[in-house]
Amino acid sequence: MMRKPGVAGLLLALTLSAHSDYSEHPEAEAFTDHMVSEHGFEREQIQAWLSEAEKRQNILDAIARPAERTLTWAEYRPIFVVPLRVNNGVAFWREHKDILARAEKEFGVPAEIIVAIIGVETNYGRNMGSHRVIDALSTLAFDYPPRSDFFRRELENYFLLMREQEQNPLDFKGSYAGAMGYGQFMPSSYRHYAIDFDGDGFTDIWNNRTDAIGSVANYFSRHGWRADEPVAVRVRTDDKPDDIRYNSISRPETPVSEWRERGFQPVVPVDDAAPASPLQLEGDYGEEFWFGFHNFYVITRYNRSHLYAMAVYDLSRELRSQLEAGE
Ligand SMILES: [Ca+2]
Repeated sequence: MMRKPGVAGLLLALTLSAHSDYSEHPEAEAFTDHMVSEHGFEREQIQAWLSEAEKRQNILDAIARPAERTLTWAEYRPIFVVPLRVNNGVAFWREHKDILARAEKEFGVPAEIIVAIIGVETNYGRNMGSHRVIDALSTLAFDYPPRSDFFRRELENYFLLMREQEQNPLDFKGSYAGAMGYGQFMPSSYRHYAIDFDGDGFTDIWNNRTDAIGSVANYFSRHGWRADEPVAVRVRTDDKPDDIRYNSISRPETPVSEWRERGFQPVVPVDDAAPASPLQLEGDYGEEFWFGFHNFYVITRYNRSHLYAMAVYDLSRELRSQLEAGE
């Protein structure tokens, strides 16, 4: 005869279902209501997708310790600015020279910056992420309270993107944060900044390198990149003033001339009127000081970290010099 499950067994079953199925999550109903009332989705459709979404502890672990928050520049730089990644980048640049030149001309963003972004983000498409996007976004939307508002908006944008692109949200993989494709765009960025750069009628930064290149350039252009302006420059200081805020990723407002008065001297000529932010890095040979200019700030709009922006800039310079050395 069949035995009825005891209370413990029932509780276990309830716990398992609550953890393995996001359609049952206490806050999923409000999200589903929103998708129905705001965007006209079928309730059953949203519930069906959420019921396939799985909570991933490794995603919660990963978001709690991003490299940008725990590493020094001396530790962070060799993750990205190494000979193999430079060589792969030069090969990518040569292979897509004409597309990159067109993007540079149309958006005013240097080819080496576009290539460096794709290099830092995915090693030129070699690593576009192994997490199912639906799992990443649902886990962070419903089980990561510090940023649940942000990730619920991204989950919302993901379902909208999938509808617009006529794709299945269960099919895509990305980073632990749900970023996708060559340039690792979050769903909202995909919807707002990705473009159809090869003109085939479909915006595809998952598989189409032409669209990926154009989309990175468009992202930078739309975030205010200024053609022919510097990104960052090394500075000397004897005083090492400690009463100022280093490594800010806010828009720079204080001109170089004022920083000079406070003891910072750029090692190459720069426009004294240009707004700059002082950076202090722990490099291989000790403390380094830099100015980050407006375009440095624009790079931090892609990823809000001064180490990230410095890695992109550093890699871009290596790419340019390596490319020119080989010509
Ligand atoms: Ca296209």
